[in-house]
Amino acid sequence: HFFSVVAMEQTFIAVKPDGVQRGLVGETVRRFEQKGFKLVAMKMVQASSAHLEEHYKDLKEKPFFSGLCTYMASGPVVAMVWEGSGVVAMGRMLLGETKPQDSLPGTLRGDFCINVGRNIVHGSDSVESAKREIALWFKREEIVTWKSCTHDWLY
Ligand code: 3AN
Repeated sequence: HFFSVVAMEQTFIAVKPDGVQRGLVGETVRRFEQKGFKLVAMKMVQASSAHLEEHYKDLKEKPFFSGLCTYMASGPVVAMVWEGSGVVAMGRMLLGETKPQDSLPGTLRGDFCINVGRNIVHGSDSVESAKREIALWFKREEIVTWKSCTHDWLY
């Protein structure tokens, strides 16, 4: 009964407007699914500036902050919650580094982008920020509890 008592780790992943425009939603979902994580929420959102300023509030003092919020509001994003043990850190590994030039081939950013200001995907950088971001982007009832019927080492 472990699973019903202890909340499983979750992370917030979003395909950014450039990733949506370039048809990389399926590729992003595919990589997280094939790794073995469980999709528990997903929706397309045209985010408001106020919402994005809240999402990126830790970066408010950065010179790129307003450009970042404008870029993120330039089209819809696909917001997701993925679940599984270690999903925050492993999700970041699937994404690659913030700067695409530091991202190895085999990562989403390493394979599909070249510009830090157009880096196609977002992923929470800690369990704490994952909780904050999931609460910001999703209502409780939008997050679905379901059980994979395959193996207990896949989520
Ligand atoms: P990450 O998205 O990898 O967690 P953060 O949180 O440092 O990286 O930055 C958030 C977002 O801000 C990045 N995904 C990127 O879109 C943008 N960003 C970060 N650094 C720069 C930069 N030097 N110039 C332009 N945009 C940046």
